[in-house]
Amino acid sequence: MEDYSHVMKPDTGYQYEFKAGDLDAMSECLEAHGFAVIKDVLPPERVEALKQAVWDGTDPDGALATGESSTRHAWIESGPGAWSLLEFEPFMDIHRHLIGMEELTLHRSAAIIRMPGSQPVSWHTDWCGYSTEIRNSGDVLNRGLWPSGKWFYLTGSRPIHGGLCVIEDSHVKDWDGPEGFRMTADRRSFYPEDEDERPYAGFDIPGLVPLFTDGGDMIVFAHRTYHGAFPNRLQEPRLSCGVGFRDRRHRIDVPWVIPQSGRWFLENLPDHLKVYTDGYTSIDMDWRG
Ligand SMILES: O=C(O)CCC(=O)C(=O)O
Ligand SMILES: [Fe+2]
Repeated sequence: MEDYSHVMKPDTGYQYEFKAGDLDAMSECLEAHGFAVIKDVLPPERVEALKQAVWDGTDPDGALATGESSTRHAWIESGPGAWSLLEFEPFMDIHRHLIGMEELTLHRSAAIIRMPGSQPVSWHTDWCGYSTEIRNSGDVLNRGLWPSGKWFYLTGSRPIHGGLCVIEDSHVKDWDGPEGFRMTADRRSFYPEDEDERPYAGFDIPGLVPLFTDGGDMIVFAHRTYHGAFPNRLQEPRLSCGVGFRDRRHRIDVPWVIPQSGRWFLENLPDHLKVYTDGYTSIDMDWRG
């Protein structure tokens, strides 16, 4: 497998990395190009603590083997190591800015471990708003028009280490796909026009921006932005986590019963953080419509 260590930071011709004090410029970039990076949101000791919380919530028994990946959905529910992020006001300030609202409700969260040798993540949008049928929890939750990706790549994002990449300007409505590619029928991915229809997992795409970040940097992308991840070719596991919010007034009437871990979270979250769980839906990954 190719290791992509030769992939360099591109010169996009516009700024997409910002300081936490520069949130207006960050929003403009997000709106213009569909993604942005906010540098040094988390201090190093928080990055270290969150790495542990990703392990604890995602692979508590250390069962993951070489080449494997695992995603913990609703990771915020896994305990104080995860929900301590809600107490970190610089982090919450960014979310209030992104949503444009003072009153926020937890929307979705996840943590991901990609072990050495794990496969690339094929190109996709997280947004499910193109679907007319509601078949799974993603179809219910991923239809909003607020930024979708809000990730920390706690071990850094680099092409050699399973880093994230986005396609610039792919966040616009009715985007046609990169030159030389066709959209899949469900518009969730794209494929080379001379190949069969199947989400593409290659990295030779016009407009591809590989992201190079440190553990405390926040990667933000718009709801429609197409993204993928390189394979992890280092011996070190890749750890990431993301937490997203929505306007508290945006209620979502979910068709599932809140699972046990969600009920445990709602009961055990400290009272001063319960402002963020008014309308929290949790998630049932097994629900089918
Ligand atoms: O693991 C990654 O880097 C990307 C994950 C992702 O895009 C997703 O879970 O939707
Ligand atoms: Fe994604």
